[in-house]
Amino acid sequence: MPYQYSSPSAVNRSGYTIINESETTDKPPRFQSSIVKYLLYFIAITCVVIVGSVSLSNKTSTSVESSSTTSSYYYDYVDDNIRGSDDNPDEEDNEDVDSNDDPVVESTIAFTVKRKDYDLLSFFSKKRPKTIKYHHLSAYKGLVEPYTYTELYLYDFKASDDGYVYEYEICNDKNSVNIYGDDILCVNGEYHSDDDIVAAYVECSPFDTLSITVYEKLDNVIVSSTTGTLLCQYVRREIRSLTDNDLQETMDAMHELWVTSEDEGQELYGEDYHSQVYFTEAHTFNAGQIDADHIHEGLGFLPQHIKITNMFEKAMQAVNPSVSLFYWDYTIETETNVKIGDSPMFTADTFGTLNFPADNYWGWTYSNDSIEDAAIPDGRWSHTTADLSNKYDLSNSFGYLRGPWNFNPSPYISRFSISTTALPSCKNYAEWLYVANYTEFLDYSSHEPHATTHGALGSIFGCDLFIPLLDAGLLKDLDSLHSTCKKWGFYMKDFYRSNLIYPSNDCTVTSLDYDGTDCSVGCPTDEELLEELSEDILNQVRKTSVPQGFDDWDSWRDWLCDGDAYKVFVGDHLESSSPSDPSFWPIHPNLERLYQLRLMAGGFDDYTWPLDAESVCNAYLCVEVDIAPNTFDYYDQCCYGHFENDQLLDFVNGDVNNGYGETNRETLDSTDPTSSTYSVNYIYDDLTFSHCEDYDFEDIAATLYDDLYN
Ligand SMILES: [Cu+2]
Repeated sequence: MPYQYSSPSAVNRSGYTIINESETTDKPPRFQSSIVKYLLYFIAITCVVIVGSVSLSNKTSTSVESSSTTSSYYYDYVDDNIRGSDDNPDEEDNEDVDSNDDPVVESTIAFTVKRKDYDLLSFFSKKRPKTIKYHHLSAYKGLVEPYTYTELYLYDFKASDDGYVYEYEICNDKNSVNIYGDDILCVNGEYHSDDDIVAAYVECSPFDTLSITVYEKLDNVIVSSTTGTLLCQYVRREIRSLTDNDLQETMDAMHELWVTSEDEGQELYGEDYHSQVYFTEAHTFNAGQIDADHIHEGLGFLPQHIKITNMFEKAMQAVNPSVSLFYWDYTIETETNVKIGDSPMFTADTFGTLNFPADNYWGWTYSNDSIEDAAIPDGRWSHTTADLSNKYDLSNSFGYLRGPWNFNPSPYISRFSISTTALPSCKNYAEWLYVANYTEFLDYSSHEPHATTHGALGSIFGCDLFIPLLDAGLLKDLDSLHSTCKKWGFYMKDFYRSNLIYPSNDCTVTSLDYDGTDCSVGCPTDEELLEELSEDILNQVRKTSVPQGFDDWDSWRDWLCDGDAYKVFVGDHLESSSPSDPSFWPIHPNLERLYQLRLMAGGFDDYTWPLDAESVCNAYLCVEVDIAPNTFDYYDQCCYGHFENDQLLDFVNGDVNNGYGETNRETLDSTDPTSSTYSVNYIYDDLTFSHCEDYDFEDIAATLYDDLYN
C-alpha cells in the first residue's frame, strides 16, 4: 500500500476545535446561495458574450467552457504543462505576457491560485522553471493548501478602475466532509486588484481535486468566465519562508506531540496522531540495536528517514490540518556566514536558544561547564526531559531511551552545541547533485550534506577527561586528544556493537557533575576477547593519535573498562534517540528536497539496488546477538533496513523479526517528482537553492538533464 493520507474524517473534531478556535471564527462566510446567485449571473451573461456548454449541479456549481481560440498563450501554457518534462514555455511568449499588451483573447481569463500571504509557487508562474517541476502538477491550474486561505492569481487582468471585478468559486470535487462534519461544498472569493483580494478558505485533504470557476464582471455583469481544476496538497517551506503566524501555529502543533500522550492524543486527534515518544521509539528501535544500525550507515538512510518524518508530519496535521512540516536549509547559514546560534531555528520562539561551552576549543567539559546547561533553556521545549525506556529492552545505563553505548546521565534533552562547527554548504549539496551513480547518491546523503548538522548540535561532553591520557603518554598531543575525543561517541558505539563492552544497567546519579555518577563499563574476562578489544581500540584510535612507537593498547583498554571513558558522551542529536530533540525534524526534508531535484534533473540511468550486504550497509559483518555476552560470532546479514524492499523494524510491537510500513523502494517511488503517481502529501516550495552564490542549481539540473536525454 503506497501511501495513506489523512482524510478529514480521521481528525477528531472536538480536538481541532479547541486548538484552532480562532481559525473557526474568522472564516469568510460561505455563499451557500451561490448557485442561485450564479444562475442569475448566467442569465445575464448570455446576453453579453457567447459561451459554450453550461452545466449546473448541486455540487460543482457553474461550469462554463470558454469558446476562446486555443492559440492563446495561456492555453499554450496549459498544454505545455501537460506535455511533460521535455518542453517548456517559449521564453519569448513569457516576455509577451509580462508586457502590458492587451489580453489575447477576451473571453479567456488566465489564472492560477496561490496561498494568501505567500508568493506564487514557481511551478505555476508564467516563467516556470525549465527543469525544476513536479510532473503531477501539470494537469492542474493551481495548488490549494489544505485548510488555508486561497487567493485567485491573474496573469493579467482588467483594471478595477475600469469597472472590472473578478469573482471565483472553488468547489471540492470529492464528496467528503470537512473536519466539522459538514459537507464540503463551495467557497467564494473576489479579486479587485492584486492588493485587494477576498481570499477563499478552502477545506480539502491531500489529492482532493477542486474545480474553480472564475467570473469576470464589468459593472456587476458577468462578461466572461472560465473554469479549471486545482489540486489539494501540502507545501513544505523553508523555516524562514513561513509567516510569523504560520510558524508559531506549526510550532504549536509540533509541540502538542510532546505534551499529549499517545492514548490521549489518539482519542483527541484520531489515528494519525502519535506522540513524540512513539517517534523516538521508532528511531531508537531501528538505530539502537546491538547488531547494527538499520536506518543509518547504509542505503536505507534516506528512505527510512523520509518514512519516519512523514509519519511525524501527519501526526502534526492530525493536531492542526493547516500546517506542514517546514524544512531547514542549513546551507543558507553556511552561505551567509550565520553561526548556528544565530539561526532562526534556535530562538525562544522556535526550538529554543542554544547554549555554548565556555571554551570552544575544548567544547563542553567537566571543569568549565555543566551538563544541565545543555538542556533547552527557553521556549516551548524549555527543559524537556529525556524519555525513559519503557517499551523495549533498549536503554542506556541510566534507564533513558538512549543508545546503550551512550552514558548520558542527564534527565534533559541535551545539546552540547558547538558554535564553530561548519554546517553543510552549498558546495556539499552541489557535489551531491552531481553524483551520477544511484547507489553512491543514496550513500552520500547521510554524509557531507547532513552529518555535521547533527554534529554541531549533539557534539560531546567531557573531553577534559582525556587529559590524564595525554599526560600518561597515551595520546600524542592536544590536537590528537581533540580529534579522538570528537569521535569518542562513535568509538563507544562500535565497541558496543562488536560486543566487546557491556554497559551495566544499574547506574546511579546523585548530581550531574564528575563525582555525581556511579557507573561502569563491563569488559570481557576472556583473554582472547580482551585482546580483541585492544585491537579494536587500536583500529579506532589509530596510531596517528598516539606517540611514535606506542603499542600499549592495554592501558587504553584499562581506561575504557575501569576508567572515566564512560563519562565522555554525546548529545541526543548524535545518537539513536535523536528525534527526542524537536530540532531533529526539519533536517531530513532538506535531503529529500535534493533527492527530488536530482530526479527532476533526469535521475539516474540505472536504479538497480545492490543485492549483496557489503554494498548496502557498513556493518555487513556484525555480531550475532542470539548468543550470550562474553562470546561472540559474526554473521553476514545484519544490513536489514538498507535493502530495496526493506521496511522499518516493527517498532510498534518491538519485534526485530517483523517489518513495519512501506519498503524503501515504495517510499522513494512515492516521492519521485517526475512520476505521475507521486503520492506523498506534500511538495517542496522551492528546489533552486538560489541563495548559493557559486552554484546555479537550476543550471546544473538543466545540464544534467540535457546530458542524460539530449
Ligand atoms: Cu536518524
